[in-house]
Amino acid sequence: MKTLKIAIQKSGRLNEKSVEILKNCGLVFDNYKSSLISSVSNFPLEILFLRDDDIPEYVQDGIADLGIVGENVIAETGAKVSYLQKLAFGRCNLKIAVQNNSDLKTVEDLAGKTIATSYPVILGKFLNEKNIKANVRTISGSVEIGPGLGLSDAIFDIVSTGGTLKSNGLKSFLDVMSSEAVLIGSKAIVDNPDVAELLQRIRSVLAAKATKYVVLNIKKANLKQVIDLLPGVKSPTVIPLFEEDWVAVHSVIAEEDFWDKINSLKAAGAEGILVMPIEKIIM
Ligand code: PRT
Ligand code: ZN
Repeated sequence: MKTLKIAIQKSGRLNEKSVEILKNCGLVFDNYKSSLISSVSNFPLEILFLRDDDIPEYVQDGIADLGIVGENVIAETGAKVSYLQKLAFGRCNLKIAVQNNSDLKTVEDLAGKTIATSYPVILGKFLNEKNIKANVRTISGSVEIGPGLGLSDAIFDIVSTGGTLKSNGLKSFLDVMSSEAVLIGSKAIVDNPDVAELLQRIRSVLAAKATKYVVLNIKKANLKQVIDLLPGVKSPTVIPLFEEDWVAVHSVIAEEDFWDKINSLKAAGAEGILVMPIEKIIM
């Protein structure tokens, strides 16, 4: 079978996490910063290192079979690709922002105003949907300085922590889109068994990342209360302890409600709680 190609960002915000997720899938390859292509030694896959803006079209045109890129870039290029898996990193929001002292209040107030952005397609679509005629000024970078220079009344850009807006005297005005890194595939390869295998591995890595392995001791009298708090993969494992009225419980809990769960377990009488990372959960 032919060797698949996956395109990832060469350098920038998505590079490190893209490399990490592939390595966590057990793929062995060199991450040479200077080369455009790297071969995986233990899977029929080659990795192409590209500018993120080029990835959706490379995948659409079948030059790469797979790609890892932000949803914002896919939306902006309008490339026709299949979404295979959200990857839970590179999360951000695309927002319209205005100066702190701006008197713009509603979306309709944008009519006739100038908005600077590097994402004219996404912004144009949004304004169209809202039936608002505004002037979209496309600039390739540093859009946040637009209003201060008198270049625009508002900006449309990626916001993550909000620090860039704040340090340029801007405030969030409207949320237009949220984005994260996703695995995409060309329409032609979706049924490929190697893609299915890779997808399975990626999902196992993501599932493991979202959970922790927990071991605790509990008096048998309080066991039911603790079991009710713990789902486990199927159900929690209960193991007898040498001390007869105690048992050990092994389970997995979700990262997102981790501290709430731990506090509830303590309140239910759990002792000696150990928490460990999980490397993979085979789906
Ligand atoms: O060189 P190449 O073209 O490959 O990279 P690039 O410079 O175009 O993109 P890069 O590496 O900056 O971002 C890659 C992707 O990361 C984006 O397409 C988004 O999907 C995602 N992402 C996540 C972000 C951010 N967070 C982010 N904060 N992309 C950009 N920013 C910038 C934003 O443009 C603004 O200037 O960070 C600033 C705002 O950040 P805060 O934290 O101050 O709000
Ligand atoms: Zn880019």
